[in-house]
Amino acid sequence: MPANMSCSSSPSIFLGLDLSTQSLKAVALSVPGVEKALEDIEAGLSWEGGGSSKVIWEEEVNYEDALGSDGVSRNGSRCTQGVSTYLRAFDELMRRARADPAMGRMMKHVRAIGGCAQQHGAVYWASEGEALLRKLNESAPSSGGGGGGNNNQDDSPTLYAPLEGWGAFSRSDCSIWMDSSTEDVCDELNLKFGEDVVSKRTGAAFTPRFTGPQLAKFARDDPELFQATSSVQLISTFLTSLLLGAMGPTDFSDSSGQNMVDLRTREYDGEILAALDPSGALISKLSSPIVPSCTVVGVVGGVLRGYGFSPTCQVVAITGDNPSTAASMNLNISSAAISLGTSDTLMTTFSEIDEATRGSDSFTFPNPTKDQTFINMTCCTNGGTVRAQACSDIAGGDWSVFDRIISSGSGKRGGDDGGGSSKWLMKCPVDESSPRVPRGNFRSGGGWIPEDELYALVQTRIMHLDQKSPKGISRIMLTGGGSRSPAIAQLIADVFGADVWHVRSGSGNAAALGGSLMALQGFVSGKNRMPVDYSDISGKIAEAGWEVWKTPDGAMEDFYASIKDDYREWEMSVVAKGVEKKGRSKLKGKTTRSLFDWLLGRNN
Ligand code: XUL
Repeated sequence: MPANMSCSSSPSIFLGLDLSTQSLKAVALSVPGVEKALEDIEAGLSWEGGGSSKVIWEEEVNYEDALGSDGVSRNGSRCTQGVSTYLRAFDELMRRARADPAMGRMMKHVRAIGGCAQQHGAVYWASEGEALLRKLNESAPSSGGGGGGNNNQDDSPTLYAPLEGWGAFSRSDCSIWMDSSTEDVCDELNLKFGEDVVSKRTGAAFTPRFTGPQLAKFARDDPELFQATSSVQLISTFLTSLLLGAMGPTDFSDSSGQNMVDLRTREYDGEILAALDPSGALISKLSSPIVPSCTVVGVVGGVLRGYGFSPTCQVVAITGDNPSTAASMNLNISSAAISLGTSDTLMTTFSEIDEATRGSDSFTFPNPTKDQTFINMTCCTNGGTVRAQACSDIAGGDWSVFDRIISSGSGKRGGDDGGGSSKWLMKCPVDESSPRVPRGNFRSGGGWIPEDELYALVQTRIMHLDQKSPKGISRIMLTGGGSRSPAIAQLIADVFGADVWHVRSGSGNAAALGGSLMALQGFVSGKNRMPVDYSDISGKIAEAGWEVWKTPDGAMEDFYASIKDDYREWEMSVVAKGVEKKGRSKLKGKTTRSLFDWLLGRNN
């Protein structure tokens, strides 16, 4: 521990939660010397204690394992998840926290709870919901044990599950991000407003998984039930409410996942609400206010006090999982995050909203840790599964052979077809979200051998991510299954001309960890007399878990710089072909103008 750090007598714990589609996760972070850190900052000194924080407890309530089902129902393009899944997982997590020898003792030392949830989904409350939530919290005992007047078998102090039984919700199923049943609603709304206009206003063109189009479809398909719904909450706001024991406000960063909030005014956009629900009822159902991320919105409710949390334990507005992941990396203007998972994602930061909205194949949300900056997220659907298939077809399923093929290609072989042109390949078993092309295989030139395929596949994806990034990125935070490949990491360093960092220590649960760091930020901001920048304390803890892994090779960097124009042209030709193909099927639906917007949006 650095000499200027003192140990405070009682530990300071910050809890982060992540309410995702598969599980509810938790990370408890112990941060020694919070008071001393604040003194240092007030004295104008830089706090050097970032590396001294420790994850003391991590837990995951996997819905399938713990509850027997993930509660997801699919019917064609419609996809929902039962609200009882979230409630039961919440109960289970609290029970596990209290039963854990380390965490059980630390519950009373948790200073603040923050976290995140899957984006875009909505929970539908009935008019009795709010009163029931309050009643449940008021009837809970104020300290651990007791039963709290509920019928919980293991005599845990409280149980959230009764909420559903008591009729707190108008719908037992929540719309979630995996739903794409609102495609027609989105086409219609994009045609009305123009994709680019909506994107500049709300951060994204009308997108099937976003909350606004989901609400428009709900209002049209079942007007009676829609009217009977008194409150609609993002899943993040719902989690805030469970923690508070009362209806909570909405986090600004996650609010952008709705297609309903004007990112400049930070208010719901009246014109868009009127288009979503011409009856005018929608506004009264939406959560307000919309508060800046990392805002302390109150203290824990009776239920949590019953589990042993202190009555002074603060609740910080819950955000979305992608903003929270960005917080776990202290993402800033000169850094980018790349996750190579089932899908590949890129997050980059901008100081202007107009610059951040980079076409209708990506989504922009407010940076949760740096006010007035924005993060653009590009998500490429055909990621890990396509790489795994190529590994099995071409490298015999051996990832070390896959890696060797990529590094021995050393750019020139895979990037040059012998006639001076580069080789590009996009394999899309399903429609690709970025660049927006329909399913199919797209390749340049001829003279391919199998190894070229593998190399070109990886190189093409990285070139696309580079095209979506602003200039001047010096650091890339790399995560996800594909990030284990040293050859891919080197290729990223060479194409971007930036250092590639990977996780050294800490928690693998980036989204939940981000929640604990945002909880810490909310806590210190409220405590200090002067503003505390996220980078002063939380950001330093975040960065201590990362290290530089690969640096660019100068010659390769030059080589990639020389073929970027060629790539850009090829990508535009592929997108144009895709528009033509989509046009042929969509013309039947008379949405020519939206196709035009679609192309324009892409090229912005
Ligand atoms: C982001 C998105 C997903 C969900 C999943 O736009 O839809 O990443 O947040 O958790």
